[in-house]
Amino acid sequence: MNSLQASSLRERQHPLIRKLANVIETTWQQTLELSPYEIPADLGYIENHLEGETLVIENHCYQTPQFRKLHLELAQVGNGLDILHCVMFPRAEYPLPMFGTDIVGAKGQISAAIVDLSPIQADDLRSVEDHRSLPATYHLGLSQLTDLDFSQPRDLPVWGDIFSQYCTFVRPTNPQEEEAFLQRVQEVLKIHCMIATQTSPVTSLHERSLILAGQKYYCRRQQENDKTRRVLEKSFGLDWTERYMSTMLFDCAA
Ligand code: BLA
Repeated sequence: MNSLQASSLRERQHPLIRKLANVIETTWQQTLELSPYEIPADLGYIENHLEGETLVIENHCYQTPQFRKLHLELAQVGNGLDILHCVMFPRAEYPLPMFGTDIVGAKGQISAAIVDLSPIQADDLRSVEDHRSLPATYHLGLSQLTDLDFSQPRDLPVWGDIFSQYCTFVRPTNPQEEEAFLQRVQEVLKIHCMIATQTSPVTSLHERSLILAGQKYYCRRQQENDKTRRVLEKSFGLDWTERYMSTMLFDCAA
């Protein structure tokens, strides 16, 4: 049942979402050692009908030696709202940033397209120094990407203090800008997968706990995104949404 429904949802979505989903999966397959990830039985493929509006969610998850969870989610609300959401959660032994990308499109027009490699730093260390610093290897890779000039850059919300200086957050206004965004996600993802597979795990409990605290802060901040929460609550209610946001979308579990 899953694959049939899955492919048909992807085909119904905005072309940028369909293309990005394919790029992400292909890059993962080509650069990482994927193994299956067990999604809670009721959360792989979700369909809900409320007030005449259908919400469909399709989740694809994997794990690798470096990542405890790779999560790609496609969602469609009615015929109006198309969503792609992707987060890569490193294992607690790997001092790696969080890769995240989100595309939201309404009625054929993309309103939000964001991609970032977000540094992991615990809450209590954030106010000191530059809280947005990535490992040097990442700076080297990301600083070499060409500067892109989108006609409608967007401002980050208050909870967006988790994002790095390399964050791209735009409203693409034409097919050229959509293509430029797609390329940028692919470049950032390739840099991440390449560095991740060359990174050694930490060995001390202290380092591990700092990594976990950083991931926790990232997840807590993302859970403050009221726009995501509202879309889910409208179809599924408060309790289900809380469970979904804290277990599927942004789980901080080790
Ligand atoms: C914005 N996310 C949004 C918006 C909606 C969603 C409706 C508003 C669109 C707009 O401002 O134009 C909805 N996003 C969803 C839903 C899911 C989803 C329902 O992923 C999943 C079921 N969000 C992420 C990730 C990032 C992210 C990984 O999930 C970044 C790496 C960012 N989404 C993000 C940001 C905004 C957004 C920064 C804008 C928020 C704002 O302007 O207030």
